[in-house]
Amino acid sequence: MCSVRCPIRVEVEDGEIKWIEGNPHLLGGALCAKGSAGPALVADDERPGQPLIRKAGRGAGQWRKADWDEALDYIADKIKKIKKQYGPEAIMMSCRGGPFTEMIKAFIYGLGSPNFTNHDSGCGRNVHHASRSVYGLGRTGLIYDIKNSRHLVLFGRNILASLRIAEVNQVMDMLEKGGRMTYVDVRQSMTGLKATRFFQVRPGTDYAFILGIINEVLKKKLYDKDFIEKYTSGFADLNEFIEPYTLSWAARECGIKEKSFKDFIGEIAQDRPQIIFHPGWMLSRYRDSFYASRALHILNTLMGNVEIKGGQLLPKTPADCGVKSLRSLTADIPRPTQERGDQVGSKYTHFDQGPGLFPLFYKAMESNKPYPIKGVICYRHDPFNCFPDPQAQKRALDNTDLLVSIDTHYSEFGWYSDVILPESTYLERDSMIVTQKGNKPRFIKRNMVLEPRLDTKPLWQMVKLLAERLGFGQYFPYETIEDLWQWQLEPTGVKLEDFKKKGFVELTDSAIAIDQKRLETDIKTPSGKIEISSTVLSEAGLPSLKEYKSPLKPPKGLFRLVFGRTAVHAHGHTINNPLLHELMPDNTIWINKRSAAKMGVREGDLVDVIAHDGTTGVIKAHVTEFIHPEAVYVVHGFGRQVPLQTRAYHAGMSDQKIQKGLLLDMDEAGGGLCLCESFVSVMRSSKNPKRRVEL
Ligand SMILES: Nc1nc2c(c(=O)[nH]1)N[C@H]1C(S)=C(S)[C@@H](COP(=O)(O)OP(=O)(O)OC[C@H]3O[C@@H](n4cnc5c(=O)[nH]c(N)nc54)[C@H](O)[C@@H]3O)O[C@H]1N2
Ligand SMILES: Nc1nc2c(c(=O)[nH]1)N[C@H]1C(S)=C(S)[C@@H](COP(=O)(O)OP(=O)(O)OC[C@H]3O[C@@H](n4cnc5c(=O)[nH]c(N)nc54)[C@H](O)[C@@H]3O)O[C@H]1N2
Ligand code: SF4
Ligand SMILES: [Mo]
Repeated sequence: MCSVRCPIRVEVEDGEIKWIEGNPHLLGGALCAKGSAGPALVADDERPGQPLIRKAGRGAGQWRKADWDEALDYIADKIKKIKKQYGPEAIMMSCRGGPFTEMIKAFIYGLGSPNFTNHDSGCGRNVHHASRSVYGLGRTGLIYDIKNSRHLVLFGRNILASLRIAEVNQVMDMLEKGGRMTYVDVRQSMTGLKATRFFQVRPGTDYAFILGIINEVLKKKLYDKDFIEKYTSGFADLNEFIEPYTLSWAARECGIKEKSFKDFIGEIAQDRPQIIFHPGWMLSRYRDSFYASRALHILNTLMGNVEIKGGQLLPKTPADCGVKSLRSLTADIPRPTQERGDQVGSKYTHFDQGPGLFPLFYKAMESNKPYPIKGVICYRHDPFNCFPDPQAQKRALDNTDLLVSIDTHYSEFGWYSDVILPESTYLERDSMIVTQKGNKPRFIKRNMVLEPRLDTKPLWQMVKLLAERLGFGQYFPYETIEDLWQWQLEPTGVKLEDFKKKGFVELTDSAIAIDQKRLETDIKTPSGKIEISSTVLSEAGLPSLKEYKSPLKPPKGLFRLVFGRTAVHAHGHTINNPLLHELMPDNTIWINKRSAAKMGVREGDLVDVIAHDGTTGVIKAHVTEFIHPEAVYVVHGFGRQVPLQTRAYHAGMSDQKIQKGLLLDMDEAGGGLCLCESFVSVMRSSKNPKRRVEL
């Protein structure tokens, strides 16, 4: 039901879902609220049930129902025209990232465009690039052995609400065994409640906090000297850099008690090296979040916790089990060599070229530089919900000739598109086989549990049908999903029947041994060392250790707008789910008790939230002492404006719609958008509280 893609098991009787649970072999049956709401998604008619082609202006909501041939012909025809006039690179395709992107890459590269991209500028890009700059490995290049650790330290990583089932299970096991969890946030959360230590910090000061820890760790020699000598470079630079950032300074900067900070350092001394400083996933998004994440990686290195039980592990691959990799759809497709439209790899050399950075394509659309972008296809990605300021995005998109949304729902972007291709829901489709690395690598696949209830199709069919129309159908060598599965499995020796027993195939019976010697070969930085001082960053003229700058205090009467997730929704796309809507129909804005009292705002009052350009959202106030007075907080995903989603329509407030001017406000070293860098004013709403108000 969400992009975490927990393995599930479903029971179906007479075409009806009777039971849905976490795969018992991996999750012991556990599932989250969203996961359990899958049947309501299938039954829901407030989702596109056949292809739709726009028949009035973009966003007007006037659609012509089309059959699949007509819709695919329409798209292929437009693509051909764009290709002829501007070249194939004028088409870009975006997705939600994750294991199934190979198919998207096969399509866009097969077409001859280098412009594959994804949502990650709005999600984990800073963390990804931070990890690459330290280890040469991406965000998922290290996994956390939380269950066996003694202490998990989290900065705004609300691990028990912004959840993956397997990880939650690990955290609970760790806590049950007497492990510790330290949680740092500007507000209290589900994770903070279960934590053994909680720090409420001033917004935007994580980097100071982490520098303070490093300073004390170095001063007290709480690091693993052998590990540092053997596997890292740049330790001397760190010693010099860290000097001014003392623990007392950090405590003052973050607004926390020095005594608690010292006690926490005492715990580090006891728990190391089985202590994990989580480098973040989304990581609250400030101007220095890349460096905060980088510093967390450095802390882990100081602990010497890489490739040890209870620390961070290098994920093992099929090759480690003596099994050949799955055959790859993209292996035989020549990778287009034109410059990317976002200029990642040419102008921006320190970013991962794989998916580049979506928001930079908006720049290309507006300036036609380095060349025009005229077609945008979004698969399982809603840029209007993902990146700030949809109005600014629409201005750029108005220079394009084709917008296609491939989605299970009406996304906000879909509503503005030219064509909506409805994908079958995850319960109504099969997916290709993918590899899951880990201490027991496995092949996994998704099986359709129900025939599609509406006239929808799975991705594997859509891309093939489109590619055939565009003359590169040979890159999709299958007719049925079984053909594809067999084709993929061919080199591996694994059989399709092997999936029957558990739903996945483990490539080894026992976990692959942990072995620190791997660090001699598996660290992929230019120097082959764990780089405290990064070669790639210095080549790009960027510091590896950046001087700390205190975040701006909001001017009087203004607040910093911060956001996060809730356990019962996944971004914007579950807000209209009948069951989940019942659990949480709208969001509220958290305001500190004292600030609220000054403004005369009480719990439940409607307030106006106003951006610097006057854009206003209306939302109910949640008045609490458990948020820092400089910040206000909302759950992301609400305030949707698709009229056909009657439950979600204008329910609650959207954060991204009032994050004005942030669309290209990118961290120059990390590539993530600085989503927490906006101030809003909040006041009792002047509007009639009974009325639903247009944002
Ligand atoms: N202001 C603000 N911006 C944010 C965030 C925030 O909290 N605040 N969060 C950020 C984060 S962490 C992320 S990951 C992004 C999320 O933003 P996106 O990456 O765009 O992800 P989602 O909103 O989860 O879903 C995208 C689309 O996928 C569709 N979808 C769901 N399931 C399927 C499926 O099975 N098939 C297909 N084809 N489509 C499907 C949904 O209907 C939705 O329209 O937003 C980021 N941007
Ligand atoms: N239920 C559910 N689970 C999900 C998702 C979902 O939509 N629903 N989405 C998934 C995705 S795509 C992602 S990226 C992850 C994200 O998961 P997380 O990385 O855990 O991110 P958020 O849930 O956005 O939580 C951000 C937290 O940062 C806090 N914060 C704000 N400013 C600061 C600050 O200055 N310092 C600190 N320390 N904290 C601050 C906010 O108050 C908030 O609690 O969750 C994943 N899991
Ligand atoms: S976190 Fe919940 S909704 Fe997401 S995949 Fe796992 S069980 Fe499904
Ligand atoms: Mo995310």
